[in-house]
Amino acid sequence: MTPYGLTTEQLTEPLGLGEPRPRLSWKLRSDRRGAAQSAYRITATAEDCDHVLWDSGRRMSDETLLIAWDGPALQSATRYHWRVEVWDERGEPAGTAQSWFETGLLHRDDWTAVWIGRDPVSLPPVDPPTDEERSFPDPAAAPLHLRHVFAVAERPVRARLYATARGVYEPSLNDERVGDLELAPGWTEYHRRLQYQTYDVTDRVRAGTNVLAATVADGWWSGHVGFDPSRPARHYGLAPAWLGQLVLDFADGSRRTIATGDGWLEGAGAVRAADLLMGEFVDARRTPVLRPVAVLDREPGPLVAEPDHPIRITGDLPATRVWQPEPGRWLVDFGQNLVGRVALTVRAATAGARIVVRHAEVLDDDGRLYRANLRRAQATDTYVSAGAATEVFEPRFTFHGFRYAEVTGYPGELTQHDAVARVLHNDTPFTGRFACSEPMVNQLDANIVWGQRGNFLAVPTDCPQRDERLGWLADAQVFAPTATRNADVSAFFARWMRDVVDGQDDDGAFRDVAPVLVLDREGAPAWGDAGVIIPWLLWRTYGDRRVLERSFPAMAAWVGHIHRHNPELLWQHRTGNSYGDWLQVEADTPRDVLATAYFAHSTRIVADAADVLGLPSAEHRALHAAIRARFIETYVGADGTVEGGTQTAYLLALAFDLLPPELVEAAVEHLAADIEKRGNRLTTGFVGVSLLGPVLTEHRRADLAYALLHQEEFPSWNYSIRHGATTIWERWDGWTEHGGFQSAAMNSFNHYSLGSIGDWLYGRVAGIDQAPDSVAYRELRLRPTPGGQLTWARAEQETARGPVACGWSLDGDRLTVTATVPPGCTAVLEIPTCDPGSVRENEAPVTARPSAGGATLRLVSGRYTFTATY
Ligand code: RAM
Repeated sequence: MTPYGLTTEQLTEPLGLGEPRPRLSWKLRSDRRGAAQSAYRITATAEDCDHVLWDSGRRMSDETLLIAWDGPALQSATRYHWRVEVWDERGEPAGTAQSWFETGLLHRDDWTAVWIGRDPVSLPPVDPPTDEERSFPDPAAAPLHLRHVFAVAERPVRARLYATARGVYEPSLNDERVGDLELAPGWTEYHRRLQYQTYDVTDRVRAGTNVLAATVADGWWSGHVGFDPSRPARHYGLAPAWLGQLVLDFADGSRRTIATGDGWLEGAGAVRAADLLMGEFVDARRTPVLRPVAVLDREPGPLVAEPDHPIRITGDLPATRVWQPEPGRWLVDFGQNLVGRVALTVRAATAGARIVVRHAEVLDDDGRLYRANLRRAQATDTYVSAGAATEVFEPRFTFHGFRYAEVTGYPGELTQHDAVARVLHNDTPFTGRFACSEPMVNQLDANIVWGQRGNFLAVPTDCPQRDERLGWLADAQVFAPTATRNADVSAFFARWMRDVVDGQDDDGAFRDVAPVLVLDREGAPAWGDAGVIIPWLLWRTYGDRRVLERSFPAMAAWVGHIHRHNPELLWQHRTGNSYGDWLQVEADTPRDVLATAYFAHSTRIVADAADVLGLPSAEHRALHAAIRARFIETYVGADGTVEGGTQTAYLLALAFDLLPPELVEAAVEHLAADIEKRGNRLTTGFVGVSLLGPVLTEHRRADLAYALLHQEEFPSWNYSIRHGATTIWERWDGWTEHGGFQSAAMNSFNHYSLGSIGDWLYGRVAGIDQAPDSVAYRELRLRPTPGGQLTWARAEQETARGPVACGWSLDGDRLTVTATVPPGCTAVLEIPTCDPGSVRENEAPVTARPSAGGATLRLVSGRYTFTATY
């Protein structure tokens, strides 16, 4: 057994960490069955210091996750190396592994940089916009180009750039871009927290003259965000600004800091206009005309180190098809609805040639870009050529949701090799894999994953293309379980949770969106509840106790807020915009049923969280029991009917345990009857949809869950796939044969909410889950569920404790089940066999306990293949 995959604060070798007591984790690898850790020892040193700073000593513990630094207080801007040594279950030494983290600037005094930008009351711009540039929507000032020349006698032995922006920025050193971060510093409640980034530029600083520069565009700070036309832009501030500090350490031990401030120059460069929603305008002929900057603010403000995976380009997609519907108008298909931008290679253009790229997710019936659903977002990039032999145009301060691009003004013939789609999102490691025998289900999984890629950009957004792109809470909470299957989103959600908590009002109400920009009132049922559900999910999935601890007061305050305004225990007041089961079809789930179900659910989570944190929970337990009783007495009939009679009403009551045990079966029958009478069709919206697969399967109606999965008629996932979907649509009826496009006022083709079924594909179809009290998959519950048209399915999921896998295949009535259990974990595997006596491993009989689902086996860590009669 050996340790591997070391992380600090859930990140691999993070540069510029802000946590004063970062938490260290590792995984274990072994070929031996039953391998487990019995003890560990952590030792840590600081760079340039020989003695051991922290030695945990040998701790008799099987814990591998999030062990808090217990050494001396960390210094700023210092690299710490740490090593973990482990002992296995026999007490034998089982290897060591090492890693490092580097602190950022931990104290206010570390910052000497001040905010610089363009003097807001300056004389006429030195470099006024042309008429053409003026046509850019709501022209804010051209993005800032900032520059500073400095000289050093010799090369430093270490150089770090710490930087952030009010806006979005890209730094450069000696006219070459620094780092690979995009749209930094991302989006947070800026007035509460602004993230700075750390770059290692040791190899980039040279002896002699150097130029440190940055380009800063409006971004979320002062550009268009969201849909509120009365506040078209400049939500946080009027204009962009930059703050940067280059720290140089020399061989003789001296240190020099080059910081933004007086003496820097600014001017508009080639990027003439840039906006996240509108697009970018680049005139490659332009070089900056410089003048002194204005110091805008001497106080750095609420700076925090970036705590999660930054936004990056994570892949390129080639054009799959290029055609010219009419002379001069090219259309490019990238074969995938995605989020990012197009990099266009232009050859032999005359200087001043103007090339325009417009984006769309779908084509209309006439084969043109369908852009009405983008609403105010213009998603248009313009490039004015410098006239060089070859130029590559790639906008840097905007992003679009698109599959198709239209290019006009392109000189010569546009070929498939000239256009590349660059995929952009928070670089959370995508390590989950699901596959099965049905291509359409695999396509559904791909659509779910692509929806996550595109919408985990700065915050978990509802959609990436129209003038919205907000961190909607319900969307996030219904999809979060699926997201954790596909990728490691631990740090991403933990960071966003701070915005959710910051957004809470004085009465304890979470809002509908975070950061709060619009919708300045209490969150709706199932929306505000994300503030309770997500921290709990992060605890259960990743063992992140700190996020639970930090969120707990806000979680309890939310439940307190609902309770205070609804002393009768039915959540009928203060329901905000009460969206109900948003975008349900042919169903109308009563809002108070949905709301009260969530009131109960959140209250129970708060009680469970209190238990985990060692806080009193009795009051919340009692409150939960009382809400549950009220729910039953008010909404549940003696025959097991639930008020409203919709699929979602039953799903909520069943999933949240809001039925007397003796009525559960009847409620399942009512639910099943509703699905069946519609010819195996669903009616659920955002809220109910995530429960369909899990609830039906739990209550032995996996057959119906599969019927919904395979349904190809409207409304269904496959209906969208049959009509070309490569991401999850916002609405079941985004486009239908009978109605064409839904209203363009709200019709995104890349909205992950209805993709929350992904959790069930992993959890029940392939079978990876954890026991109800297990944390971070320590006690696995593996329940592969053959069914529907599938002949095999399998999933592999990288958990915090290592890869977990489960899968099955059927050959006639011969069932094969595979499972992987990481060291230190155990599993209960349910093999769906009609004959528990038929279970074999390597042809040898295995003793399995007969159980309701077939045969049950207890497994220690290892890799397994069993066969049985189905
Ligand atoms: C839409 C958003 C989001 C949803 C809300 C209620 O505008 O796209 O998905 O949560 O409305």
